Amino acid sequence: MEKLIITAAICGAEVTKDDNKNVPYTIEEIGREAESAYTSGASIIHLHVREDDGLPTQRKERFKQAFDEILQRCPDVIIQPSTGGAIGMTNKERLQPIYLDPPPEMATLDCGTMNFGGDDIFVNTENTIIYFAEEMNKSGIKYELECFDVGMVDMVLRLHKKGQIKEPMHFNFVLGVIGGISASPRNLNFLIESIPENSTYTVCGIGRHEFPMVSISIKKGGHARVGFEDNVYLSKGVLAKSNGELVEKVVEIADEFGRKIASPTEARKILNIG
Ligand code: KMH
Ligand code: ZN
Repeated sequence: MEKLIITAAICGAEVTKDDNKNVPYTIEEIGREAESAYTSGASIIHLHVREDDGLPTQRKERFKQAFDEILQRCPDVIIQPSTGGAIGMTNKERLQPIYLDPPPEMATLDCGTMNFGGDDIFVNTENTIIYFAEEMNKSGIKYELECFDVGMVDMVLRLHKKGQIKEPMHFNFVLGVIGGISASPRNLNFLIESIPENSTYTVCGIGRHEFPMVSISIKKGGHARVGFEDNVYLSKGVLAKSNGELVEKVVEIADEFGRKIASPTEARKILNIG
């Protein structure tokens, strides 16, 4: 089976130090968490940034600082900034990290509008998705297609047919966000069966669903995402001390299923980056 790409979503936009004091806000903390994940086996860092007080931001300068800090500690890691940002941000705000110089190798592309945990709405209209894809295509940025429900996969397939989303496609299936598809083996299998065979996919499960969902993906030949953005616990009632601890647990699961871990160079090859 193909080597396993591990993505660490180290920070997110919603989780706070009240949830786990190790959630990074400052540039130094972001660097520390990226390094712990990379050292444990992550080849991709999915990156949100915060102001020092924890406020989520998409400021380009803040991303630049975070990129510099991470690359100093983990020179060959793939950094995948979020273009989802936080609920309520404008499209212009959200897109800022793709205009870094040099542009990032990857970025997320969120593939539909949804209720997002309670009263929030995460807005990604069809025109927004097309616009974000166009902007990323201009700089050759590899998009990770964020699908929080199966209708978002259908949207991707439609836009791909129209030539607006390019191959080879790489999906991230997010299961367990309230308002999105729930985290069950049946739902994950359905998502996996819904994408073309030449696609790649990674999987993340929210909260207690993190490791059960990731385990299925590892077993089926998919890839894995863990990190504080999705879950702050190492096991029931035990807070993770770092993103690295969560990545280490994925490496152990991969070992059980006989999957070797991809280096960043190998991840680039698998994802057709560069
Ligand atoms: N923070 C969520 C509203 C992404 O990174 O592209 C969106 C999100 C997805 O986290
Ligand atoms: Zn994110």
